[in-house]
Amino acid sequence: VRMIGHLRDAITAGDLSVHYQPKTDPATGQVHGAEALVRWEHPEHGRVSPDEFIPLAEQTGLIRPLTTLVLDTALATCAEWRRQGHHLGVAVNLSARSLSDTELPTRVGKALRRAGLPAAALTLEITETAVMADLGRSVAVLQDLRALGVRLSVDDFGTGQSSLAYLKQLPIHEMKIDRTFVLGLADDQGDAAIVRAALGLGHALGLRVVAEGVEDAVALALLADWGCDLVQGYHVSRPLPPDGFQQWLDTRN
Ligand code: G
Ligand code: G
Ligand code: NA
Ligand code: MN
Repeated sequence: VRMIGHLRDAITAGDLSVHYQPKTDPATGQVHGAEALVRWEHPEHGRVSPDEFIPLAEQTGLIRPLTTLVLDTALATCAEWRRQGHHLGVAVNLSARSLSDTELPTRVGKALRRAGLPAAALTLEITETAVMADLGRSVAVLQDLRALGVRLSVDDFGTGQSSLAYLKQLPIHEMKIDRTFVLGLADDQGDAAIVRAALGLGHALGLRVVAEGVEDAVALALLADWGCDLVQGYHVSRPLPPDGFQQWLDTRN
Protein backbone atom coordinates (compact mmCIF):
# COMPACT_ATOMS: atom_id res chain seq x y z
CA VAL A 1 0.00 0.00 0.00
CA ARG A 2 2.84 2.39 0.82
CA MET A 3 4.27 1.61 -2.60
CA ILE A 4 1.32 3.45 -4.18
CA GLY A 5 2.28 6.73 -2.54
CA HIS A 6 5.87 6.03 -3.45
CA LEU A 7 4.96 5.45 -7.08
CA ARG A 8 2.95 8.67 -7.19
CA ASP A 9 5.96 10.53 -5.77
CA ALA A 10 8.34 8.76 -8.13
CA ILE A 11 6.34 9.95 -11.13
CA THR A 12 6.38 13.57 -9.99
CA ALA A 13 9.92 13.53 -8.54
CA GLY A 14 11.42 12.03 -11.66
CA ASP A 15 12.62 8.77 -10.07
CA LEU A 16 11.36 6.88 -13.07
CA SER A 17 13.68 6.62 -16.03
CA VAL A 18 13.43 5.06 -19.44
CA HIS A 19 15.94 2.61 -20.90
CA TYR A 20 16.25 1.69 -24.57
CA GLN A 21 16.86 -1.66 -26.24
CA PRO A 22 17.75 -1.67 -29.94
CA LYS A 23 15.72 -3.41 -32.64
CA THR A 24 18.10 -4.39 -35.44
CA ASP A 25 18.01 -6.11 -38.82
CA PRO A 26 19.54 -9.57 -38.22
CA ALA A 27 20.96 -9.77 -41.76
CA THR A 28 22.68 -6.37 -41.93
CA GLY A 29 22.93 -5.31 -38.29
CA GLN A 30 21.28 -2.01 -39.18
CA VAL A 31 19.53 -0.33 -36.27
CA HIS A 32 15.88 0.30 -36.93
CA GLY A 33 14.79 1.73 -33.61
CA ALA A 34 14.52 0.92 -29.92
CA GLU A 35 11.99 -0.24 -27.37
CA ALA A 36 11.50 2.09 -24.40
CA LEU A 37 11.37 0.26 -21.05
CA VAL A 38 10.49 2.13 -17.88
CA ARG A 39 12.75 1.75 -14.83
CA TRP A 40 12.12 2.70 -11.20
CA GLU A 41 15.03 3.10 -8.83
CA HIS A 42 13.41 3.19 -5.39
CA PRO A 43 15.46 5.04 -2.74
CA GLU A 44 15.05 2.18 -0.20
CA HIS A 45 13.84 -0.89 -2.10
CA GLY A 46 16.26 -0.52 -5.00
CA ARG A 47 15.11 -1.35 -8.47
CA VAL A 48 11.41 -2.26 -8.66
CA SER A 49 10.39 -4.23 -11.76
CA PRO A 50 7.72 -2.82 -14.08
CA ASP A 51 6.06 -6.25 -13.74
CA GLU A 52 5.31 -5.15 -10.15
CA PHE A 53 4.52 -1.47 -10.50
CA ILE A 54 2.64 -1.39 -13.82
CA PRO A 55 -0.23 -3.49 -12.37
CA LEU A 56 -0.17 -1.21 -9.31
CA ALA A 57 -0.35 1.86 -11.53
CA GLU A 58 -3.27 0.31 -13.42
CA GLN A 59 -5.21 -0.32 -10.22
CA THR A 60 -4.65 3.18 -8.82
CA GLY A 61 -5.21 5.41 -11.82
CA LEU A 62 -1.52 6.26 -12.01
CA ILE A 63 -1.19 4.52 -15.36
CA ARG A 64 -2.23 7.65 -17.25
CA PRO A 65 0.46 9.97 -15.89
CA LEU A 66 2.98 7.13 -16.10
CA THR A 67 2.18 6.40 -19.76
CA THR A 68 2.33 10.10 -20.60
CA LEU A 69 5.69 10.39 -18.85
CA VAL A 70 7.15 7.40 -20.71
CA LEU A 71 5.73 8.64 -24.02
CA ASP A 72 7.09 12.17 -23.58
CA THR A 73 10.49 10.88 -22.45
CA ALA A 74 10.79 8.30 -25.23
CA LEU A 75 9.68 10.74 -27.94
CA ALA A 76 12.03 13.48 -26.74
CA THR A 77 14.89 10.95 -26.77
CA CYS A 78 13.91 9.77 -30.26
CA ALA A 79 13.89 13.39 -31.48
CA GLU A 80 17.40 13.76 -30.02
CA TRP A 81 18.66 10.64 -31.89
CA ARG A 82 17.34 12.17 -35.10
CA ARG A 83 19.10 15.47 -34.38
CA GLN A 84 22.30 13.42 -33.97
CA GLY A 85 21.76 11.94 -37.41
CA HIS A 86 20.32 8.56 -36.39
CA HIS A 87 17.02 8.09 -38.17
CA LEU A 88 15.37 5.76 -35.68
CA GLY A 89 11.90 5.03 -34.39
CA VAL A 90 10.89 4.32 -30.82
CA ALA A 91 8.47 1.76 -29.37
CA VAL A 92 6.46 2.28 -26.17
CA ASN A 93 4.52 -0.44 -24.32
CA LEU A 94 0.85 0.11 -23.58
CA SER A 95 -0.88 -1.54 -20.63
CA ALA A 96 -4.31 -3.16 -20.87
CA ARG A 97 -5.95 -0.22 -19.11
CA SER A 98 -4.47 2.32 -21.51
CA LEU A 99 -5.95 0.39 -24.41
CA SER A 100 -9.48 0.98 -23.17
CA ASP A 101 -8.81 4.67 -22.51
CA THR A 102 -10.67 6.41 -25.32
CA GLU A 103 -8.70 9.62 -24.72
CA LEU A 104 -5.40 7.87 -25.36
CA PRO A 105 -5.22 8.67 -29.11
CA THR A 106 -5.67 12.39 -28.39
CA ARG A 107 -2.95 12.27 -25.74
CA VAL A 108 -0.60 10.39 -28.08
CA GLY A 109 -1.22 12.98 -30.82
CA LYS A 110 -0.37 15.78 -28.39
CA ALA A 111 2.80 14.01 -27.23
CA LEU A 112 3.93 13.64 -30.87
CA ARG A 113 3.37 17.36 -31.45
CA ARG A 114 5.28 18.27 -28.27
CA ALA A 115 8.23 16.23 -29.54
CA GLY A 116 7.90 17.52 -33.10
CA LEU A 117 7.93 13.98 -34.49
CA PRO A 118 5.86 12.39 -37.26
CA ALA A 119 3.47 9.69 -36.04
CA ALA A 120 5.36 7.03 -38.00
CA ALA A 121 8.32 7.49 -35.61
CA LEU A 122 6.25 5.86 -32.86
CA THR A 123 5.34 2.19 -32.46
CA LEU A 124 2.98 1.18 -29.68
CA GLU A 125 3.39 -2.37 -28.35
CA ILE A 126 0.25 -4.08 -27.14
CA THR A 127 -0.45 -7.62 -25.99
CA GLU A 128 -3.27 -9.72 -27.32
CA THR A 129 -4.41 -10.34 -23.75
CA ALA A 130 -4.77 -6.58 -23.26
CA VAL A 131 -6.81 -6.27 -26.45
CA MET A 132 -9.10 -9.11 -25.40
CA ALA A 133 -9.69 -7.58 -21.96
CA ASP A 134 -12.03 -5.01 -23.49
CA LEU A 135 -12.22 -5.90 -27.15
CA GLY A 136 -14.76 -3.37 -28.38
CA ARG A 137 -13.06 -0.38 -26.85
CA SER A 138 -9.55 -1.59 -27.64
CA VAL A 139 -10.34 -1.96 -31.31
CA ALA A 140 -11.80 1.57 -31.41
CA VAL A 141 -8.72 2.98 -29.65
CA LEU A 142 -6.37 1.05 -31.96
CA GLN A 143 -8.21 2.31 -35.03
CA ASP A 144 -7.90 5.91 -33.83
CA LEU A 145 -4.18 5.39 -33.17
CA ARG A 146 -3.72 3.88 -36.58
CA ALA A 147 -5.56 6.83 -38.14
CA LEU A 148 -2.99 9.12 -36.50
CA GLY A 149 -0.28 7.21 -38.37
CA VAL A 150 1.20 5.47 -35.32
CA ARG A 151 2.53 1.91 -35.86
CA LEU A 152 1.00 -0.88 -33.81
CA SER A 153 2.81 -4.01 -32.68
CA VAL A 154 1.46 -7.19 -31.10
CA ASP A 155 3.87 -8.05 -28.30
CA ASP A 156 4.51 -11.47 -26.74
CA PHE A 157 2.90 -13.20 -29.70
CA GLY A 158 2.04 -16.80 -29.00
CA THR A 159 1.69 -16.61 -25.22
CA GLY A 160 -1.49 -14.61 -24.67
CA GLN A 161 -5.13 -15.38 -25.28
CA SER A 162 -4.22 -15.55 -28.94
CA SER A 163 -6.90 -15.61 -31.50
CA LEU A 164 -5.83 -15.73 -35.11
CA ALA A 165 -9.17 -14.20 -36.10
CA TYR A 166 -8.30 -11.00 -34.24
CA LEU A 167 -4.83 -10.91 -35.67
CA LYS A 168 -6.46 -10.56 -39.08
CA GLN A 169 -8.90 -7.87 -37.89
CA LEU A 170 -6.62 -5.69 -35.80
CA PRO A 171 -5.05 -2.69 -37.55
CA ILE A 172 -1.47 -3.78 -36.79
CA HIS A 173 1.90 -3.44 -38.53
CA GLU A 174 4.19 -5.66 -36.50
CA MET A 175 4.28 -8.98 -34.65
CA LYS A 176 6.80 -9.71 -31.89
CA ILE A 177 7.42 -13.41 -31.35
CA ASP A 178 7.61 -14.01 -27.62
CA ARG A 179 11.05 -14.65 -26.19
CA THR A 180 9.99 -17.97 -24.62
CA PHE A 181 10.08 -19.47 -28.15
CA VAL A 182 13.20 -17.60 -29.26
CA LEU A 183 15.33 -18.55 -26.23
CA GLY A 184 15.21 -22.25 -27.15
CA LEU A 185 15.48 -21.76 -30.88
CA ALA A 186 18.88 -23.39 -31.36
CA ASP A 187 18.23 -26.47 -29.17
CA ASP A 188 14.53 -27.16 -29.29
CA GLN A 189 12.87 -28.33 -32.49
CA GLY A 190 9.45 -27.41 -31.14
CA ASP A 191 10.51 -23.82 -30.50
CA ALA A 192 12.17 -23.60 -33.90
CA ALA A 193 8.99 -24.87 -35.56
CA ILE A 194 6.86 -22.32 -33.71
CA VAL A 195 9.17 -19.44 -34.61
CA ARG A 196 9.23 -20.42 -38.30
CA ALA A 197 5.46 -20.82 -38.37
CA ALA A 198 4.95 -17.45 -36.66
CA LEU A 199 7.30 -15.83 -39.20
CA GLY A 200 5.33 -17.38 -42.04
CA LEU A 201 2.03 -16.28 -40.56
CA GLY A 202 3.22 -12.74 -39.86
CA HIS A 203 4.65 -12.33 -43.34
CA ALA A 204 1.55 -13.81 -44.98
CA LEU A 205 -0.48 -11.16 -43.14
CA GLY A 206 1.88 -8.45 -44.38
CA LEU A 207 3.38 -7.77 -40.97
CA ARG A 208 6.91 -6.92 -39.96
CA VAL A 209 8.10 -9.73 -37.68
CA VAL A 210 10.38 -9.14 -34.71
CA ALA A 211 12.00 -11.88 -32.61
CA GLU A 212 12.69 -10.87 -29.01
CA GLY A 213 14.98 -12.65 -26.56
CA VAL A 214 17.87 -13.20 -28.97
CA GLU A 215 20.63 -14.17 -26.56
CA ASP A 216 23.25 -15.78 -28.79
CA ALA A 217 24.86 -15.76 -32.23
CA VAL A 218 23.26 -19.06 -33.25
CA ALA A 219 19.73 -17.72 -32.78
CA LEU A 220 20.68 -14.52 -34.59
CA ALA A 221 22.04 -16.44 -37.60
CA LEU A 222 18.98 -18.71 -37.81
CA LEU A 223 16.62 -15.74 -37.66
CA ALA A 224 18.57 -13.96 -40.39
CA ASP A 225 18.37 -17.14 -42.51
CA TRP A 226 14.64 -17.41 -42.00
CA GLY A 227 14.03 -13.82 -43.09
CA CYS A 228 13.06 -12.40 -39.71
CA ASP A 229 12.79 -8.62 -40.15
CA LEU A 230 14.10 -7.42 -36.81
CA VAL A 231 15.66 -8.86 -33.68
CA GLN A 232 15.94 -7.70 -30.11
CA GLY A 233 17.84 -9.28 -27.24
CA TYR A 234 20.84 -9.38 -24.95
CA HIS A 235 23.08 -10.66 -27.76
CA VAL A 236 22.63 -7.35 -29.56
CA SER A 237 22.33 -5.18 -26.46
CA ARG A 238 20.67 -5.06 -23.06
CA PRO A 239 18.28 -2.18 -22.47
CA LEU A 240 20.52 0.86 -21.87
CA PRO A 241 20.06 4.26 -20.25
CA PRO A 242 19.84 7.10 -22.81
CA ASP A 243 23.52 8.10 -22.66
CA GLY A 244 24.64 4.46 -22.88
CA PHE A 245 22.33 3.88 -25.83
CA GLN A 246 23.66 6.98 -27.59
CA GLN A 247 27.24 5.70 -27.10
CA TRP A 248 26.25 2.25 -28.36
CA LEU A 249 24.79 3.89 -31.48
CA ASP A 250 27.84 6.07 -32.07
CA THR A 251 30.35 3.21 -31.81
CA ARG A 252 28.24 1.06 -34.07
CA ASN A 253 27.68 3.30 -37.05
O1 G B 1 12.20 -4.47 -19.13
P1 G B 1 11.55 -5.51 -18.29
O2 G B 1 11.81 -6.96 -18.57
O3 G B 1 11.84 -5.26 -16.84
O4 G B 1 9.98 -5.28 -18.45
C1 G B 1 9.06 -6.07 -17.76
C2 G B 1 7.69 -5.86 -18.32
O5 G B 1 7.25 -4.52 -18.13
C3 G B 1 7.59 -6.15 -19.81
O6 G B 1 6.40 -6.90 -20.02
C4 G B 1 7.43 -4.79 -20.40
O7 G B 1 6.63 -4.81 -21.57
C5 G B 1 6.74 -4.01 -19.31
N1 G B 1 7.04 -2.58 -19.44
C6 G B 1 8.25 -2.00 -19.48
N2 G B 1 8.14 -0.67 -19.63
C7 G B 1 6.81 -0.40 -19.71
C8 G B 1 6.05 0.81 -19.89
O8 G B 1 6.57 1.91 -20.03
N3 G B 1 4.69 0.68 -19.89
C9 G B 1 4.07 -0.53 -19.76
N4 G B 1 2.74 -0.55 -19.77
N5 G B 1 4.76 -1.68 -19.61
C10 G B 1 6.13 -1.62 -19.59
O1 G C 1 6.90 -7.98 -22.36
P1 G C 1 7.99 -7.34 -23.15
O2 G C 1 8.26 -8.10 -24.40
O3 G C 1 7.81 -5.89 -23.41
O4 G C 1 9.29 -7.51 -22.27
C1 G C 1 10.48 -6.89 -22.55
C2 G C 1 11.43 -7.42 -21.50
O5 G C 1 12.32 -8.41 -22.04
C3 G C 1 12.30 -6.32 -20.96
O6 G C 1 12.15 -6.31 -19.60
C4 G C 1 13.71 -6.73 -21.29
O7 G C 1 14.57 -6.41 -20.23
C5 G C 1 13.59 -8.23 -21.48
N1 G C 1 14.58 -8.74 -22.43
C6 G C 1 15.11 -8.08 -23.47
N2 G C 1 16.00 -8.84 -24.15
C7 G C 1 16.04 -10.03 -23.52
C8 G C 1 16.78 -11.23 -23.74
O8 G C 1 17.58 -11.38 -24.66
N3 G C 1 16.54 -12.25 -22.88
C9 G C 1 15.65 -12.15 -21.85
N4 G C 1 15.52 -13.19 -21.05
N5 G C 1 14.94 -11.03 -21.61
C10 G C 1 15.12 -9.98 -22.42
NA1 NA D 1 7.26 -4.86 -25.28
MN1 MN E 1 7.37 -8.95 -25.51
